[in-house]
Amino acid sequence: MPTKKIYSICGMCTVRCPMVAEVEDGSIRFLRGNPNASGMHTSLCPRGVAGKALIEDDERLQQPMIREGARGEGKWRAVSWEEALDYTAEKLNASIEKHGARTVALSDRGGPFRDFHRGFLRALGSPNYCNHDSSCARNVHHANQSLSGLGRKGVTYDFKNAKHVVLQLRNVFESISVQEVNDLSEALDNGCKLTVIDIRANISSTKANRFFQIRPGTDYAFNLAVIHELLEKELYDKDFAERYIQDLDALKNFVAQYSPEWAAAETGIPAARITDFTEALSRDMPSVIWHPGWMTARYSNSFYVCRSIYIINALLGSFGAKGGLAFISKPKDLGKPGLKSFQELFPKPEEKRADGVGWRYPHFEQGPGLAHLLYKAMETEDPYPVKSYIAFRHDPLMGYPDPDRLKQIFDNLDLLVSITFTWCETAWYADVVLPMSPYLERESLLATKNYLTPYFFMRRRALEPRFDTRADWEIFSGLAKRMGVKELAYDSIEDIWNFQLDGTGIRIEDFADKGMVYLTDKPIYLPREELKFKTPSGKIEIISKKLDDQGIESLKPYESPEKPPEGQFRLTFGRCAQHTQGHTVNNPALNELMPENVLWINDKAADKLGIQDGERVMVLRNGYKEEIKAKVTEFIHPEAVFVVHGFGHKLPVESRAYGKGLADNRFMQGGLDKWDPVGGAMALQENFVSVEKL
Ligand SMILES: Nc1nc2c(c(=O)[nH]1)N[C@H]1C(S)=C(S)[C@@H](COP(=O)(O)OP(=O)(O)OC[C@H]3O[C@@H](n4cnc5c(=O)[nH]c(N)nc54)[C@H](O)[C@@H]3O)O[C@H]1N2
Ligand SMILES: Nc1nc2c(c(=O)[nH]1)N[C@H]1C(S)=C(S)[C@@H](COP(=O)(O)OP(=O)(O)OC[C@H]3O[C@@H](n4cnc5c(=O)[nH]c(N)nc54)[C@H](O)[C@@H]3O)O[C@H]1N2
Ligand code: SF4
Ligand SMILES: [Mo]
Repeated sequence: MPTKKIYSICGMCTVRCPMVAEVEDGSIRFLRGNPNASGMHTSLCPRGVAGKALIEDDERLQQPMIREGARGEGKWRAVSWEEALDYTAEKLNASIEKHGARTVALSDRGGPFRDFHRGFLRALGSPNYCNHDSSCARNVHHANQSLSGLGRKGVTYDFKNAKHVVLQLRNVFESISVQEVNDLSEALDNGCKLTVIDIRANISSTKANRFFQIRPGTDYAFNLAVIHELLEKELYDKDFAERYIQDLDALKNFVAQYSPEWAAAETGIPAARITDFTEALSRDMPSVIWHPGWMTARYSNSFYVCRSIYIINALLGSFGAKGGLAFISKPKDLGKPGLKSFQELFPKPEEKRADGVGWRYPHFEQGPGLAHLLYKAMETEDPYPVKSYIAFRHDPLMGYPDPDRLKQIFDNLDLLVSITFTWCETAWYADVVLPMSPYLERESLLATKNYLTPYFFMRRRALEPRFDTRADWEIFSGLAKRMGVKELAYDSIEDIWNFQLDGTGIRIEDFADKGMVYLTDKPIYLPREELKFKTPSGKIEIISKKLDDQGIESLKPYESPEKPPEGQFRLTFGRCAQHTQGHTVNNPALNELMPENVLWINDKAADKLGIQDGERVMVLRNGYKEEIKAKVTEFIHPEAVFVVHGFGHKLPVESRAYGKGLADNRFMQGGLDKWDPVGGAMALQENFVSVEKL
């Protein structure tokens, strides 16, 4: 049989790289980056290629399941889709009848394929849609909004053309977006400088010209000193500042007290190195990218760290610059219609959100809400009860702190539904599990990439599902049919695509040879004089009126983070190149590459505890303990220990992942109450643990 090439979109993480699957005799022969994606460096990372192992894994979910025993007990009844969808729809209807539509909540993993299920929730009449972002990038998103009016994704990182890139709390070479890795690698080959500011020497730091091993939680001090130097020594981009920055004097007054000498005592980085680094940045402006961070749900002041980074980018004139934080374009910026929306078929529910976003907390953006505050409402019934919860592509029992408390909260629900392609902690605790087909076995809605070169893209099925699993559109359409939502009752993906394409002049066939349709053939950089910021003044606002109105400081004085008590460490975490969050740990291929996580601990600290490299140790907090192997190294700050997130699975259905490594979130007891009240995200690194030799 000839090889078939199917242009599609990788789904092993949320980056969604364009890819091509080569299929022969109904099985995957080869997976690789889409070579037809113009102007892009496409390739797949190890996780992308492990999509084949996911398909072949017999331990993944194979059919819908309804709970038989108590929640979390693991007694299941395998059922048909008819029965599973009937059951879910009946329970939802009963709950809506009893408590009202607003008591239904749905959370997901964000991203461009949300329109259909968000439409479904709207059709039911509930405002309670949340995504995972309060455990990820909400702080950085709100930080940019408060300064430039643009969200986190209103700018892109033009690594390819950058002259100096700064990674602070961002590990591009392990926490991967393939395009970014390839673009930054190309820039480094062309002489771009790299500075890494991290609490440990990660892989990105091994490629850096400058590496600052900073004291955990003191990044704000470091950044204030850089701003001090830029302003005091007039190293900033004066033309840009004059044209676009409002309230520069207030900033100048504010940072006067934060000299590099002062910051040195906080951060452990010598003052002369901070000054030398700031001068180097100034020489390369405006083609400088100081990455504002991605996984920034770490400290109770993370919002201000992110905001200080955007301020530095502004002072370097990097907003809108080639090789800087270039503005993205949307279809409408090019005068072209976007994809038609299912959500807009339904009126926006008038009810207040249960998480308080938009009314109790007017400074947060309403769209994805704040899931931890949704859980709070489930617990307290304030402002009203939440009784049914669909966790779609979302595993809060792994991705939010304190899973034991979260389980108690979920016990208040009439119905907990998990829609997922692998078993996960939340699925194991659910009442009904609806197994979604992995990305190689499903189609998705058409989606838009807002970018320097915006495009529409299509995920096609490369294979028919091996097991009794369905695509998300099939699942939500199945529920819609049973619940009388005619507008979302679809039987074919082509009908869905045709609805979305209506009015664009683009046809399904146009995606055949690339999997994508570009809306422009050249990257669009706005002229320097024509930048438009989405603030009331149209400028970058150092003092934000929106924050002011809530009595929140735009420029927050520095407070030194708590030091761990003697014998304890700040628990820190991050990603590795071989896994995606918690959901690939049982993947046969990726588990082989990295079966467990290890505890990074500073050599001198380990020495004091008598711990040797490679030895097994006990980590403890509030009476909870787990074992893990120690990695003893000088390349982590002595106040911190570090683990890769996502391990420590304890589900009997995952033989490869079971009992391997440690789950960081179980050491965050009380953590659901720790969050950044200005940025909105969780403060997951405000926890201390003890470590003992076994
Ligand atoms: N391979 C892979 N790639 C991924 C993902 C994945 O799971 N696997 N997930 C994707 C997702 S959802 C996200 S959000 C991004 C996350 O991307 P990043 O935000 O880059 O990811 P992390 O690895 O969590 O953290 C980055 C660095 O912060 C450091 N760090 C921790 N505390 C501090 C501190 O106090 N100060 C400083 N300066 N540094 C500190 C860590 O040591 C780590 O090296 O990655 C995305 N890409
Ligand atoms: N303690 C601690 N907590 C963290 C982090 C940390 O480093 N430490 N990281 C945070 C970050 S950055 C993030 S982004 C969140 C991530 O948290 P989540 O969004 O919950 O993470 P994922 O593991 O990506 O996805 C959750 C579940 O959805 C399923 N899933 C994933 N992709 C798909 C898909 O395409 N289709 C279907 N049907 N199911 C899918 C998987 O089976 C998985 O079980 O966690 C956050 N929480
Ligand atoms: S970064 Fe890797 S896993 Fe994520 S979409 Fe791209 S290839 Fe797939
Ligand atoms: Mo994330």
